[in-house]
Amino acid sequence: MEWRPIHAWLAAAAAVLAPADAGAFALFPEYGVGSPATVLEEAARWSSTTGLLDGIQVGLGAGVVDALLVPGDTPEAVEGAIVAGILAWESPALAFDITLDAPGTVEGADSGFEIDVFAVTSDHPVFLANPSAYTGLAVPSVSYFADRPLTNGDPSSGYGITGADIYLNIDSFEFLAILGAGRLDVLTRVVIHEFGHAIGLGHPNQSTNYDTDTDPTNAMPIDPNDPFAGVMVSANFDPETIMSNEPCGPNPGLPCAAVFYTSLGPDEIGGRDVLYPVVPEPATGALFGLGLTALGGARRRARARP
Ligand SMILES: [Ca+2]
Ligand SMILES: [Ca+2]
Ligand SMILES: [Ca+2]
Ligand SMILES: [Zn+2]
Repeated sequence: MEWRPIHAWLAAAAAVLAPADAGAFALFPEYGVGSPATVLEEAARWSSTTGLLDGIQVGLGAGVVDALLVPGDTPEAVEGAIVAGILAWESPALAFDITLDAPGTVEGADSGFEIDVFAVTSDHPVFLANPSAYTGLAVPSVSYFADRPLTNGDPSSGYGITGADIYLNIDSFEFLAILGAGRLDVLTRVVIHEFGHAIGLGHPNQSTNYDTDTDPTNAMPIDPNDPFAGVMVSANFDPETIMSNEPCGPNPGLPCAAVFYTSLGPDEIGGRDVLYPVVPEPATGALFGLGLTALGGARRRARARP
């Protein structure tokens, strides 16, 4: 059996505005200079300024599920694998509002839904321009905002993500049919990885890696009222983290368990909660969270009318 190198399967990313592809966690795009707290505060993320209050509207283009089907799959299973990868990121501060069979997806990070999902073949321009992105690619659009509040309500200036396109490579998922049922776990993992980029996270194996200590496998205690406190640069990242694009370490030859991870690890949770702190107090924070959750629950399964 011939395997492609794992690092070639799993996603790389490129940004329209990022000069380079960006554990513990890393940031994407990598902007900002200065102390970790300064860089983390300015780091690109969604905010109330860029449409986060009503959740992030995601359009799963009509035809995406059918394009990714291989013999033995059901459309429901493929759709479920993609949706699971998106919803894996949800928290009281971060909700997605998914439209299935969406007719309004448009290529261009600031056109269509806030995040559009496409399934295209290897000869699509985005994959031709990024040959290392074998399974998927995220293309966010980022601008600087003088008024871009954090999800804990603190006023803040910094980069805001205003839209993103996510491309899944039809050819790679046909190739991955050799994995049988595990292929859908890989699909979920790739969707988690690409949506991680679309909310501002990078590859900890390639970019500056942040942690609250030097152990990349433990939970990161984040104070939502002071989410950058105690976060430092660490040389140690978890090679199996979903946001790594080399999930099996330096010499992958065969699929490792990490390829099939379908839920967030400590790195991903820590990165999400630094960028999108969840205030536990019952005042405005909880109301904000409940509003997002209620909206997500009500609308996330909406299926577009043709
Ligand atoms: Ca929105
Ligand atoms: Ca778009
Ligand atoms: Ca740690
Ligand atoms: Zn990537």
